[in-house]
Parts: sequence; structure tokens; C-alpha cells
Amino acid sequence: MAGAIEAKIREEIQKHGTICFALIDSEGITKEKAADVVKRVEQCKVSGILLGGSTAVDQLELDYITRAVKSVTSLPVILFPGNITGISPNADAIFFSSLLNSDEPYFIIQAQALGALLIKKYSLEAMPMGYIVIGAGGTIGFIGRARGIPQDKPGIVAMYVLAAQYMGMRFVYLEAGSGVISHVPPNIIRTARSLFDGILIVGGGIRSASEAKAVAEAGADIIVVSTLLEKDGFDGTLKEIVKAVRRD
Ligand code: 1GP
Repeated sequence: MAGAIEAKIREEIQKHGTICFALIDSEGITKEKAADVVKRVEQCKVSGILLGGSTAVDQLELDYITRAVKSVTSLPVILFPGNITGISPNADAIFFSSLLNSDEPYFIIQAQALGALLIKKYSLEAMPMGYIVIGAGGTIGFIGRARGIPQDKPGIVAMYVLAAQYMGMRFVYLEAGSGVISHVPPNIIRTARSLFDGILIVGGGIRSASEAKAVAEAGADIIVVSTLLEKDGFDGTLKEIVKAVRRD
């Protein structure tokens, strides 16, 4: 059943069309830096903060960063785990995701089973998400042993997206990989959009307003930006990105 954070996300999408989430890698960032980035992205009108990282293994560090971020923002703070170490009791919710095109059962169901009781114990709102890697997928493609769907094969994406739908996942994330040269191609996003009834998230390689606009126009409900936030003075570009995707 959908909880309060999911309801808030749905409301934002209804109000603005496509919205933007900022993803902060919890690994190797100071709490001062994380707090500073979050304050600035909030000024740029992003709608949510994701915390995680495909190689983030330090759960204590994640919790430390989560508390620092929570203390400076009223935006939803959502965990985006790459492994069982991606769980903190102090976030608002967690994307409970299965890497659908992994070749390794651990990333499809075993990590999820190992983490499930902890999520219950922490009373975290779990939002079911099908995570699909498109192309090589950068670090997550490698770590998650994903068999990346070729960028020119929307027919294969169609199968996975429909499978996610039929398994009851309310979110699908099309991931090109953090810091990759090119984002998920519009025809792949259009195909996913035409078949998936839930919230469609697209991330990886989005660094400019024109790229963000192409992704939004193809049908993404949420775009995720991360690497851009590591640059000094990202604010101007991020404002343009949010402006390019939102209706208002
Ligand atoms: C990675 O999709 C996200 O999981 C964000 O990608 O770092 O390329 O913005 P970037």
C-alpha cells in the first residue's frame, strides 16, 4: 500500500508534470558538504533527495549523512540502496528495488530478503521499484552484474517494464549509469512510458536542460541528477534543468 512519501511524490508529479530528484552519493562526502548541496538543490526546486550509491558499503556513514541531510531540508529523503548496507533508520522512505536484468539472484531478490526485516524494524516506507539497466550501466552495471539492455532494443525494455507492472511494482527506474556519456535514449523511454502505468524514473548522464527536456518529453515522471552536483557552481544548470522539465 502506498504511504505518505509516495502520495507526496504523486502529488508533485500531478502538479508539475515531470519533477527532478537529486541523488547524493553517501560515500566519501562530509556531512557539511552534503548539507550544503541539499540546501542548494532545494533552492533549485528539486522535489526530493535520494541517498545511496552502488558501491556504498559503510552503513554508519550513510546514517551520518542521512541525519545531516534531514536536519537541513523539508524535502523527502529517500534511500536508493545498491546493497543491504544502503539502509538507514533516519530516512523518510526507501526505494525497495530489484535489479530486474541482473544475472545474479542476489541483486534481484536475495539482498531484498536480507534487508526486509530491517526495513520493517525501522518502519521505513518501502516503495516497490523495478530497476532496469540500459546499456553498459557504468558502475551499477558492473557491480550489479546487469545484462544491460542494448540502447537500440526498445522491444526488450518493453518486456521488462511489463514484467515490473505485472509484478506490482509502482516505480520503474531506467538507469543508464552514473556519469555515463549519454542518457537513456528517448525511444526507450517512450516505449516504457507507453506500457508502464506507474511512476517512471530516468537517470544517468543527464547534465543539461536540453537533455533533461528530451527525457521529460519522452515520458519520464522523475529525472535523477547526481554527477552534476559534484561540480562547483552547479546551481545555474540545475535551475535550468528543473525549469525545462516542470510545467510551471
Ligand atoms: C545514477 O541515475 C543516477 O544512479 C544519476 O546519474 O550521476 O549521471 O547524474 P548521473
